[in-house]
Amino acid sequence: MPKVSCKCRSKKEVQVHVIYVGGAIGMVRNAEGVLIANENELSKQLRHNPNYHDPNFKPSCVDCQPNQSFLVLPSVQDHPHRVIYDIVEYAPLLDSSCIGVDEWRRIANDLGKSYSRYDGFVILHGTDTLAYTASALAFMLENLSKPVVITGAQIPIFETRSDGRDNFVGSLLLAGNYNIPEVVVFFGNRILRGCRTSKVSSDSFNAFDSTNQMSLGRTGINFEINNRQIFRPCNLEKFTVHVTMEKNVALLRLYPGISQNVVRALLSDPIKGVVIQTFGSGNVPSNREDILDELREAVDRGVIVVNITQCASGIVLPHNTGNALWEIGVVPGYDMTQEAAFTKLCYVLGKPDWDLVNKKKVMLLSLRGELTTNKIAKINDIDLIEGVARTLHLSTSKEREQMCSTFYPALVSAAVMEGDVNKLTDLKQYGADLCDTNCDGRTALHLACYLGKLNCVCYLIAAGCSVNAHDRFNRTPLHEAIDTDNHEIIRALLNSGAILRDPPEVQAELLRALTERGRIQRLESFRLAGADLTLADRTGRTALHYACQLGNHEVVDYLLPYYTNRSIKDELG
Ligand code: ASN
Repeated sequence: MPKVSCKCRSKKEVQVHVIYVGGAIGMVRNAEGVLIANENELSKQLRHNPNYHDPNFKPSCVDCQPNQSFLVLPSVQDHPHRVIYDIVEYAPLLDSSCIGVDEWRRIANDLGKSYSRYDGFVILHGTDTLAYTASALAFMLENLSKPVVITGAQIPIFETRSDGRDNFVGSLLLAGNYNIPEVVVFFGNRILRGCRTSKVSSDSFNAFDSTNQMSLGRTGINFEINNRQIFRPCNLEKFTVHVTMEKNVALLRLYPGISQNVVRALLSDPIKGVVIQTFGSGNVPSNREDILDELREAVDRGVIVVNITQCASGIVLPHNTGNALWEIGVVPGYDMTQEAAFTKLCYVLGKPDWDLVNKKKVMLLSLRGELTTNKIAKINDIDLIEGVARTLHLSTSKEREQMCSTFYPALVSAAVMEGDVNKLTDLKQYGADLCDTNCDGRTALHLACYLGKLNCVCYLIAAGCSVNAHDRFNRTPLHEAIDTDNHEIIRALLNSGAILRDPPEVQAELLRALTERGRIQRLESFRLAGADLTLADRTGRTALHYACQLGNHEVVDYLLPYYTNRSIKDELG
């Protein structure tokens, strides 16, 4: 598998992993003008196109340079991080209509294997079932803290009128430059939540929509991210890939006069879950006892039936699933898309440790922002801002926005300094983005870690602040906790998916410096954060070599248990 070989990232470089699954974006036309797959060509062709590869840019890490498998996106205005990317091309390439559970599993696993080495991911996919894959991955990639952007094209990227160019370049920039810890679809200049997306046009460049949820952003001359719409999961656990997906799940779309036999056939064994697409806000014909009987019988057998509307937008609430459906145990699907409802059922039914009651309960919850249970509730974010805006006689929304962006970060920092979680909660209610970055790219979580405010650390992680966000100096919250030797915070960060991403040579260098200064506690902090104390530096020498050379017995005693390798001990005598 070609990959960016170097784990380093300089301050200005980010690494993005691209998986080309298939679809029109990389296809070519044959003599008859028919689109055909172009195996193993995408990366090669992009390399020779100055829009996609800048051969003159040398990544800062020397180890990167001899490796020709990566590409460098030319510099793009307003995007400070240069995107270094590599591409894995599936062989054979898959038309998206051929993609199902097994292929979702493969994509999720491939992404999982390289998760720690990259800042973001781009999946190039055929458009036809792209929304299903986006929804499936949203569920399968648990506790995601990095962007996964799925895109494709209506016209291949190498054709003059292609929409693929903007879709691809925009996706690379999103994956490398923005803190969007979600599976998103980027298509036709819009950033949509993956599990809220459906394909709505077979020929428009705006082929996707998210009718029940605002877009997460859009791109024009500038990238406009709708930060308050970003789903920031309370990921208190490590990133994992869940690959067991139940295959016996079906979609049943009601139509006037549907026969009992059709309904029975779809609900019969071995089916374990069915998404029923009903009329309007969740209605089934009240004069069709035969259909209700089939549904009742299936629910009693343990089949999970989820009710969503067949309208392009709208919601099925518990009380308007029609009493009859609610009474027989059909689960309201709220405003989920058919893609989300279907893949969520595959996911939930694939959880071996959950019993049926639990599975049904989880279907009612928003796991990845895929459903809204109450359309009426709105966050009260206006009072504070309104008051200040009125005092300052600010009238336009632009002025208000500017005020918020100066006002809130200062208040959030002050709350963190005081360790005041209640204040953070209030600020969140008022509309402050707790995950915002300052001009140095630092977040409130960096500050809380640096100041040792464990309560704020836990609160901010639960509020969705990325544990792996790196600032302008490439420092993550984990670095702050290491530098203050706060082991509790280090553990909290690690349990929430934080990863020590310094390249081995940098780690080895640090270990040497700490050893020379006899900093045992800091060595222990590094070890807890995931550093390997036995790493050798460029000269092949380890911390133990340096400790012995200096005759520092305390450090030697501390290091020795981690050196199980006899030959090093022997070498040192
Ligand atoms: N048939 C293609 C696919 O979905 C369509 C496309 O990519 N535009 O794989």
